[in-house]
Amino acid sequence: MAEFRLHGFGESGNAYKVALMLALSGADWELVPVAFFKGATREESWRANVNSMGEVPVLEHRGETLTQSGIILDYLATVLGKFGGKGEKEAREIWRWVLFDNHKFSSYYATLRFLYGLQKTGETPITEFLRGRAKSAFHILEKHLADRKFVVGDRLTIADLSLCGYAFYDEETGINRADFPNIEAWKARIAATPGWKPPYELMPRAAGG
Ligand SMILES: N[C@@H](CCC(=O)N[C@@H](CS)C(=O)NCC(=O)O)C(=O)O
Repeated sequence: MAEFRLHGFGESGNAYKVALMLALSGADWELVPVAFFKGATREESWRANVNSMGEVPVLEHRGETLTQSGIILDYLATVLGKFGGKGEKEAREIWRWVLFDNHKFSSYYATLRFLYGLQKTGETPITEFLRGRAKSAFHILEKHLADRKFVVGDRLTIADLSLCGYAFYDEETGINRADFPNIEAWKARIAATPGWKPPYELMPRAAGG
């Protein structure tokens, strides 16, 4: 059995954030595939035994079970000694961006992609609303990246890994990537890191997706 066990599936950008962290750190890890589209995370037994919040990703390590991608990334930065903050101030700045990602960036964009790109709902008032919110978060990151290579400090940190999770998927969302050149350049820098792989090369798509 691998040292780190990640419960996830290919379409999950939140799981990809963790998979990428493990891959870029050269960790010994394996995927525990979750049949998300068949309702696995809604099953009572899954919630009782894996994650009471009913969410992926979940990381198992040394008898501990961790959930919430931000917490998992922070934990991995500590135990692997990679991509964490140098000092308290930087660590707080990383958390500021991880929280922004969870609340404003990944959340709206992932839900838009789920409806529009995966479920193919077509345009609805909900997808229009989500796109507006996602674009607003994109503009904030775009501006932040105008004069810097990475989100915090001058190197890759877990703030980048959190924010980039969904940005590497190609499913249609109705957002024109060419409108965000700084984000595209930032993604290229992340993709140039040794060990980087696109989402579906790190984790296969879930059954029934
Ligand atoms: N803030 C959480 C979000 C996790 C999340 O929403 N995961 C999705 C899959 S990508 C999920 O399991 N959703 C199930 C649900 O919302 O019922 C994190 O960063 O881990």
